[in-house]
Amino acid sequence: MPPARVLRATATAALLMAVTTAAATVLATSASAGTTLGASAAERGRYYGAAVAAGKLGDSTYVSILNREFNAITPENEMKWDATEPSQGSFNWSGGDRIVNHAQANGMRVRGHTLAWHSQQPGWAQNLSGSALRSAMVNHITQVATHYRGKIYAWDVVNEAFADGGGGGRRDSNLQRTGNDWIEVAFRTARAADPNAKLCYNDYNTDGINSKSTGIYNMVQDFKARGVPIDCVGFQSHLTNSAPSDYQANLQRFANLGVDVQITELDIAGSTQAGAYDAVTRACLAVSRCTGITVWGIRDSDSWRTGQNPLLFDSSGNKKAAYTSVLNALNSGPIISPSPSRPASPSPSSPASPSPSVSPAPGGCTATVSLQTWTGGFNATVRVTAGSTAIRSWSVRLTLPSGAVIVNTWNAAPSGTSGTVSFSNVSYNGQVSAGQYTEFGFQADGNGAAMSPTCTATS
Ligand code: G2I
Repeated sequence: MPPARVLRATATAALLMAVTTAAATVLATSASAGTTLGASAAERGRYYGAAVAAGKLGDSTYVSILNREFNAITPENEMKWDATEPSQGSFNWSGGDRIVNHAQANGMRVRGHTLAWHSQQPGWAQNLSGSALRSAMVNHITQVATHYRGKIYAWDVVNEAFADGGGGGRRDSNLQRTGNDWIEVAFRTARAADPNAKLCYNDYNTDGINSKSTGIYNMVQDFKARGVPIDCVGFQSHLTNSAPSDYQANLQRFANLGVDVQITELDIAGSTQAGAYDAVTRACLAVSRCTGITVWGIRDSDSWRTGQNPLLFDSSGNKKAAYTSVLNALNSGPIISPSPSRPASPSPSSPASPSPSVSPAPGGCTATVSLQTWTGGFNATVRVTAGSTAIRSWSVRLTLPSGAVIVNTWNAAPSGTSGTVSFSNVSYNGQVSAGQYTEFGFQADGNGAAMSPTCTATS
């Protein structure tokens, strides 16, 4: 960000803390304080998500909060092994698809949860061991990640594989007993099935620097050194009263290994809940590779922690003090970029990022396309860069290669699926600061070939 922009964002944030809500609303039109969690996080280059249960998507209070406040969703149970493969080789996508469809219809990203876990396995998998279980795991990951290919921002590839209690080692489980390499096999399998999803390791009681988080740190360091594909680490953050004092330092040490970090299942019980939410939010904002926060449910009545009221909305759907604490903390952070796109760190097989040397005109924008192709299909990532002044909305027009048909689009709304197509911004990525960029993408059937996009914007 240019220095002037830093000063303006900092000054705006400072000013906002002192002005009334009415004044803040006026300032919001000039890309300052967000009035919802998702909008404010997006202004700071991050997402704010919630765990969602498909069975609640008919509850109007629930859905209105979800659609108003959040720009990311994690299925709470619907993508787990017992839900997606209830009998071996027979897959049930109903719950997961409902959630993905809701997310896509509302411009939200999806965190996939979870491909390999010792818990919530279907009975048939619990009864397997050795090479039969290993093969079943690989097939499961391949099938699920392929079904959702192009629709998942980040997958919790492996969940909760480390032991509690001091040693920093692995948890015993049927998966662990298939061999210590089961985690890296899971990550390599997921990468092959969905090359554009960020691949995360996710765990709990790892929210400070302790022997368990250090065990995971050592694994990530080893994976990076050996080229095992890992892009991110999830910190569940099921907390009571406070975050560990070294919460931010712990996030930062992982980020320094070259992975994104995400707060993936946040909920905080206890009387000092609001202050703890503030601390967690500020810690994420202070770590540039902390790409987003997900709370594990919407209302207290939706929480798995029955009776502990650990969430941001009360059981009637009213905002709690913890909500205000999070929104204020988000709004205090510098505006660093619009909502960033899917993979900020390209997979090893991805082409290099488009040249940043473009310098579009004031108020205008430029677009560049990078392609990832395979036999019979391709993914296109389109980077929209604002000129020397901020833009409020954008549209990119391009002509697809002959015969190509779009099957999925993320972070933009397409006008059609073949021929010449215009892509408009979605709710959270229309505003792009001067000189900054946002990215959208689409997946198509057909042969990938160079495309020449044109970009128009309003300022
Ligand atoms: O336990 C809290 C979370 C810890 N990290 C991994 C997450 O996946 C986990 O989520 C919870 C869900 O919030 C619960 O909703 O995972 C539980 C299972 O381990 C989920 O509970 C299960 C119940 O145990 C089942 O009896 C029930 O059928 O929810 C299922 C669907 O409602």
